Amino acid sequence: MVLVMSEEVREAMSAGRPVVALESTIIAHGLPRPDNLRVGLELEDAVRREGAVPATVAVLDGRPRVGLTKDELERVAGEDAIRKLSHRDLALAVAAGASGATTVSATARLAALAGIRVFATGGLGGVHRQWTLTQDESADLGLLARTRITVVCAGVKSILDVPATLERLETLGVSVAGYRTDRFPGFYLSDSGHPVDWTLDGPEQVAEVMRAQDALGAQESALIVANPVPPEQQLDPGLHARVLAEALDACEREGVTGQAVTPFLLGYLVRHTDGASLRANLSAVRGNVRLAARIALAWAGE
Ligand code: PSU
Ligand code: MN
Repeated sequence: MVLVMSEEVREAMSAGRPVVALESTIIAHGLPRPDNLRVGLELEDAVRREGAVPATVAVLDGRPRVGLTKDELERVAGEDAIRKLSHRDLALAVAAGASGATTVSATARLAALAGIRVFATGGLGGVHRQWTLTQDESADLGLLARTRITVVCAGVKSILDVPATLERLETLGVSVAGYRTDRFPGFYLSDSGHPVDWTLDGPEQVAEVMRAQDALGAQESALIVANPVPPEQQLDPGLHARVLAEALDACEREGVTGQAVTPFLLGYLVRHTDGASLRANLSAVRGNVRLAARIALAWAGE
């Protein structure tokens, strides 16, 4: 197989121990340097502290890797030439011997190939505002409609058209549940302003849904566990609305398109909120990683 698993991940998988996949685009393109390396290491440690094994996913020199050494994570965090790979880029990167960080879609694909069922990230990609003009919709959605994986996230990024993304997830047949909430979380914000139809209250309950997905068969779709950032750690909603409007304007003015849109908007928010958006983003990711580890434990029967 073309896939390279770290020793730690390989051992855990063969022993049936809990493993949590982590994406690397957030490290390479979603967070500012040099803090991004420290965050990547910290997220891996958070998974270990909960009793599971972290499997950060990336492609290095054309080899898809599930579980990175510290040196490999350093490359992802620090190399200028590191690309952003969605699932459609995987074959191209492998054939070209290229290196890249994996988005939710590429990470979910490689994790599923490796047999990993639980995955944590910050916020999913989705339908962008102005979709009717740009047709910009993250490849995350389509991939999650045909991949059996549980994704713990703080909803979808609030830079997106959240209600349109929720509609698309419904159309695509992707299961969505709030974790201990009946509101769909808003990434930097605890509440996106939209409800969810289902609420799950503990890791064991999530594992039950995963077993039911398998028992029902049919479409190999994902389960989205939407875990809100604690209200006391969210970005101030007024500041969020104001700076996001500016960011969207700047994006259009500067003609940013394609893969660059999301990193541009996230970076703009970090710079124009004095790092407050970064703190909210990090606390969301930290909470998601810990919850994913607990779900992986429940799934592994530990
Ligand atoms: N969550 C974060 N920060 C990020 C991302 C998620 O907190 O940077 C990344 C994920 O890798 C996701 C990607 O798949 O943003 C979406 O990019 P696009 O909108 O170009 O599909
Ligand atoms: Mn896009």
